[in-house]
Amino acid sequence: MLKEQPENSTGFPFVLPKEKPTDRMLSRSMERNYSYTAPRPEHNELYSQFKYTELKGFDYNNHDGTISRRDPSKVIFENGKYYVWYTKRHTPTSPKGAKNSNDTIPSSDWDLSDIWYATSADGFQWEEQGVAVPRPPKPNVGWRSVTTTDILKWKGKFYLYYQGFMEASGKRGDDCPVAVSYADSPDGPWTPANKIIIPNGKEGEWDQYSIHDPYPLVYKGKIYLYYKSDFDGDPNLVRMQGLAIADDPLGPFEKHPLNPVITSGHETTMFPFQDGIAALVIKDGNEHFTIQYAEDGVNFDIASITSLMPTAAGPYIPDAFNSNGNGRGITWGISHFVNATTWSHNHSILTRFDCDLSLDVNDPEMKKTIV
Ligand code: AAL
Repeated sequence: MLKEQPENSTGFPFVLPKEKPTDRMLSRSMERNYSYTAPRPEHNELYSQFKYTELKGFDYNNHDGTISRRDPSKVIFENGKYYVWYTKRHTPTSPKGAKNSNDTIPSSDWDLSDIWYATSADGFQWEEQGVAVPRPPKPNVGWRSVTTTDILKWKGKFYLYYQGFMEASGKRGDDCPVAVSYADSPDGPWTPANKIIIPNGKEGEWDQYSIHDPYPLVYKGKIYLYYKSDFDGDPNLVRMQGLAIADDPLGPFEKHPLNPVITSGHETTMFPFQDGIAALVIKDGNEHFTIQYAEDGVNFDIASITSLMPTAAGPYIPDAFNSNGNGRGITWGISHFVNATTWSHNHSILTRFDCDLSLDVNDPEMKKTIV
């Protein structure tokens, strides 16, 4: 409801008052403008535009739909180089939908996939190194497809969390739980824990059908693993983000009682920012295409609204595993573009994105990554 305008209202001043005026009525939009941290979006530390650059070093079979790379992990820097893990599908045909899928024909872009990895000296030119986590034999978790991975470093060891499909995606919906493999080095070898590490919710709970996009950070000395799930079933999925916390990478993970903690977004992308956690909230939901911030990692507010955000972003986060209340933000990462215009050529490619969501562009660790 708009408040009644006073008779002596003289209109809008030419200079935006720093403090909310109290001597006259304000429109609802002007009222709201004082709840933002800055009067212009570009003055807000959690606002950025995004620039995209083609990556070198990945072969896509002339983009005929038989090779797909998507859903990259965070980028980490180890042994003097950058590492990224991702879903790779290399199948005889492009995806044909659930009804036409079989042991070799994929139902969806992420069906019949394995987790691969690549390394790079500069973040632009990449060398694909091979499979990190293959599909395990039936009936282990992920025997149909292992996808959408993310990396954790904890006490000198490495952990890859990923979606483990036990049926072709699309048979009922996109249902799967989360599995994990661990290694002493980012080059592997990776040992599968061969168990469900984040189980689906019970019947009727918001995350009963799937646990997607596992995304671990170390925050307040604990493992904060964010994930996506969906209320309701296919085709009316309502996507939101939840949080599960653990003291040990192999669990148990305890789901946060306030879940879902973000009511929008698709693939999950978070990073430590100052003493809280920031999130890129992309694509789905009433708050899509926003950047959000929670000073406790749980209670998120919209910090800014932006556009052309990176899909399935895996940023390079210098302090992903040791932010200690001084999260520095991000300046680049890897995301994906999906070519879904025709079934016959349906596949995805990895791309680089650059942005300015860094607290201090003079931070040497950040500066070396700004293009
Ligand atoms: C993605 C992710 C999950 C979904 C599918 C593959 O971008 O949200 O991984 O299952 O799409």
